[in-house]
Amino acid sequence: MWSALAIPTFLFLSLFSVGLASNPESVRAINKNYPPFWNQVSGDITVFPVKDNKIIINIWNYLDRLQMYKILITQTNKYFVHIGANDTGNVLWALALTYGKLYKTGRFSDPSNSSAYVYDAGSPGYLSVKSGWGGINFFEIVMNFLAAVESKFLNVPYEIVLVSRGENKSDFCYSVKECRASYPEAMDAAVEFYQYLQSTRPALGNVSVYDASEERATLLMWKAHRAAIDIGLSKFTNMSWYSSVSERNFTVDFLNFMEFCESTVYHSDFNSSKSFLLGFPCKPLEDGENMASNTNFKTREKAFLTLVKFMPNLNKVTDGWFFMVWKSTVESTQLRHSLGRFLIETLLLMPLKA
Ligand SMILES: *[C@@H]1O[C@H](CO)[C@@H](O)[C@H](O)[C@H]1NC(C)=O
Ligand SMILES: *[C@@H]1O[C@H](CO)[C@@H](O)[C@H](O)[C@H]1NC(C)=O
Ligand SMILES: *[C@@H]1O[C@H](CO)[C@@H](O)[C@H](O)[C@H]1NC(C)=O
Ligand SMILES: *[C@@H]1O[C@H](CO)[C@@H](O)[C@H](O)[C@H]1NC(C)=O
Ligand SMILES: *[C@@H]1O[C@H](CO)[C@@H](O)[C@H](O)[C@H]1NC(C)=O
Ligand SMILES: *[C@@H]1O[C@H](CO)[C@@H](O)[C@H](O)[C@H]1NC(C)=O
Ligand SMILES: CC(=O)N[C@H]1CO[C@H](CO)[C@@H](O)[C@@H]1O
Repeated sequence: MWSALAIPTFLFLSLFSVGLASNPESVRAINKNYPPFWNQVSGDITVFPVKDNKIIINIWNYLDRLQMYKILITQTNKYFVHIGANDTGNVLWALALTYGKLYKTGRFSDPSNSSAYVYDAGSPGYLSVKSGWGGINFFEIVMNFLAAVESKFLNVPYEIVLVSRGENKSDFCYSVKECRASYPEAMDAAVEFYQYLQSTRPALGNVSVYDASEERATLLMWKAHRAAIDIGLSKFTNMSWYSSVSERNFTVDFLNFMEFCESTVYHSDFNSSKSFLLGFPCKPLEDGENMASNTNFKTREKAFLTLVKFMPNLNKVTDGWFFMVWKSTVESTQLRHSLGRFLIETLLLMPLKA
C-alpha cells in the first residue's frame, strides 16, 4: 500500500532536495485572500438588471461573474456554519478563490495580446472571449448557477439570460433551457449538489445548523466541477486559446491534476483552498522560460508547477498504472482519501517548511 505513496514522494524529494531555500511568505491581510473586488459585489440576485421579465447577466464581465459566485456562496453558507467560523466552511470556496486567482494572474486576458497581462487593481474589466481559461471557467460557473436555478435552490422570479459578447456563440450556452439541452450530464451533476443541500435538515434542534456532511457536499461539488471541466477541456485545448505552449500544457496538466485531488475529495473550504492556491503561478507561462533560474516565480510556485506536471505524467508514463494501483491497493475509500490528501498537502506545503 505504501509503495503507491513512496514512489511519487521519493521522486518529488529527489527533484526538490536541491534548491529548497526557505521562502518566507509575508503575512497577508485577510482581505487579500478573497477574490479581487469581492467586497464590492453583493450576494443578492436582485442587483442584476431585469429586462422584459428576464434577469440579464453579463457573463464576460468580471464583476457579474464574481457576483454569481457570491450569490451561490451567500445562499449556501447556512449549510456549512458547523464547519468553520465566518463562513469559511463553505465547500464552494475552492471555485470562487480559483476564479479570483485566474483573474489576478492575468489568465482571462486576450492570449494574443501580451500587453494585456497586467492586473489592474483599480478597475475590473471584461474577460477576453479568446481566453481558454475564460471559456473553461464559463462552464464551471454557468452549470453551477443555472443548476441552482433549475433545482429551485435559488428562488428567482424570472428567467436568466446570459449576454454573449462577440464570442463564437455555438461554443457556449446562455440559459437553463439551452444548457440543459446541450449539456444534460453536467447540469445533472450540478443539480445533484443543490438537491443534496435541499435534502439536509436543521440538526440538534438548532434551526441555524444543518446536518449537511462536509464529505458528501465536497464529493458532489467536485463531481459537478469535473463534469463542467470535461466540457471545457473538450473545447479549449487548442493552442489558439493560449498565449504559449507552456501555458496550454500547464492548463491541461493542472486540470488533470485536479482530477487526482477530486478523487481524494480534497477539502474545498476557504482555508484549504487558499493554501492550495498559494503556489499557483503568478502569471501565464512563457515558452523558453527556464523555471529553475526564473526569479519571477517563488519556490512554492515552482514546486506547484512540478507537482502539477508530475502527477498526470506519472499516470501517463506508467500507462494508467498509478491510479490503478492507487485504487486497487488502498482498500478503504476513507483511507484512500486520507492518504491522498496527505500526499497532496505534503508535496504542496513542504517547499514552504523546508
Ligand atoms: C479557517 O481559519 C480561521 C482562522 O484560523 C478559523 O477561524 C476557521 O474556523 C477556519 N475554517 C475552517 C473551515 O477550518
Ligand atoms: C469574514 O468574511 C468577510 C467576507 O465574506 C471578510 O470581508 C471579512 O474580512 C472576514 N472576517 C474575518 C475576521 O475573517
Ligand atoms: C492589448 O491590450 C492593451 C491593454 O489592455 C490594450 O490597450 C490594447 O488595445 C490591446 N491591443 C490589441 C491589439 O487588442
Ligand atoms: C470563432 O471560430 C473561428 C473558427 O473556428 C475562429 O477562427 C475564430 O477565431 C473564433 N472566434 C473567437 C472570438 O473565438
Ligand atoms: C445555533 O448555532 C449557531 C451557529 O453555530 C450559534 O451561533 C447559536 O448559538 C446556536 N443556537 C443554539 C440555541 O444553540
Ligand atoms: C506540451 O505538451 C506536448 C504534448 O504533451 C509535448 O509534446 C510538448 O513537448 C509540451 N511542450 C512544452 C513547451 O511544455
Ligand atoms: C480547430 C482549430 O481551432 N484549430 C486551430 C488550433 O490552433 C492552431 C494554432 O493556433 C490553428 O492554426 C488551428 O486553426
